Amino acid sequence: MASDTKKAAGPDGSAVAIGPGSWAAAFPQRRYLAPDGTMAAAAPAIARDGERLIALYRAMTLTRCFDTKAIALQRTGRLGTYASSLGQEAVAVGVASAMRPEDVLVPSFREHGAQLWRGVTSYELFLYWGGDERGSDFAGPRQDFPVSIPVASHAPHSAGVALAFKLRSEKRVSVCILGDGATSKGDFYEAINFAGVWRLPALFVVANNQWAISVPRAAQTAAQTLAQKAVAAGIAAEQVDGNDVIAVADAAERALARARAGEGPTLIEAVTYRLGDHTTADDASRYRDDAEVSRHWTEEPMSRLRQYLAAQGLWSADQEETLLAQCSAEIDAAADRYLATPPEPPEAMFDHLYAVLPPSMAAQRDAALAEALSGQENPGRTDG
Ligand SMILES: Cc1ncc(C[n+]2csc(CCOP(=O)(O)OP(=O)(O)O)c2C)c(N)n1
Ligand SMILES: [Mg+2]
Repeated sequence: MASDTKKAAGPDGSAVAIGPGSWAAAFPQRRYLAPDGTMAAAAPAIARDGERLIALYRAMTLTRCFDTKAIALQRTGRLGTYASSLGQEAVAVGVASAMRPEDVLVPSFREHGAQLWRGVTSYELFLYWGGDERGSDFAGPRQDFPVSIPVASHAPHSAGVALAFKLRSEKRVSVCILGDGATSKGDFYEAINFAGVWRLPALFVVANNQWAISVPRAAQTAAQTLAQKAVAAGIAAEQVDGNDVIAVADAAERALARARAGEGPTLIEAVTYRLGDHTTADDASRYRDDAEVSRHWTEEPMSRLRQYLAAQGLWSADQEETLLAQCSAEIDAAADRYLATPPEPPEAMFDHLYAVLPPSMAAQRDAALAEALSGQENPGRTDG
């Protein structure tokens, strides 16, 4: 209603009308690469950088290959509960591709593509999802955080990392990726509020995959967009098509440049869709229609990029076949190495948790050791 409508600054600084029904207009979704593989004329420079596009496509392919293998290992009792990133590869890979090595990634549990891009190995990821603490002690990006299974609790950690960068005058950015459901939690609001008031070099990326386990986006929040949640924190925000890796990478690049220039934090809502189950412990067919899932398959991120690359003469069926073979070989080798790695002793879970073990935990550690020593068989790699 007109009487509810006021003027406010839009994402690009221009005045936009806001009111209960007009937030979508304030945060229009940026998309350059359409599901049919056509590119908008106004696309950013990334769209004309063939080498970079191929690198993005390769990374998404490797991520999907990892996903397929992880699910197969879990289904055969050789991996723990696993969270698939099927259909969301462009969010993780696009964001990571815009980061510098010295930035810090603070991921949730569905960002395998970002971790792989930054140098965590698929072997380490298998270890992690196999319940082995060494999987979080990765050799590559030592400054990056491990996976956060608790929803949104990593957002304040990420703001804290950004505060450290600011206090030390380091030109680095802390990048937190979290889900749509996570934006309903208090720690998310606390983090963006804190980042806003301190003008921190932080980027929060919401991978809006439409579901928080069985809770659909509409039952999660009355907010028309998730990007608008940044308004109350006084931080910049925009919404992008999260299945368009070019839109994701471009938005992340601009946000990171602003953060590095001391212009404060940004929230990016990347609109995507979870094509798989929530985790291997879930059966999504219990709460959503096959028709909905099929519809979203037509919008998934990899086919559109492949079509675009092919139309540009940058990708052929032979290259596709070679890439798939390379990815499978790499992932199979990592899985074999993981399966051949003897599990850690049971007390390892205590040893990785604290720098100094609290006395109450010390007693539990002793009990676990005693149980192991009493001859109970180590079950090896089974689903927990
Ligand atoms: C603090 C906390 N509460 C509940 C859970 C159980 N849980 C795991 S994932 C999830 C839904 C998360 O949804 P969303 O943030 O949209 O991320 P997605 O799983 O869709 O990637 C919930 C409730 C948890 N891990 N942590
Ligand atoms: Mg979600």
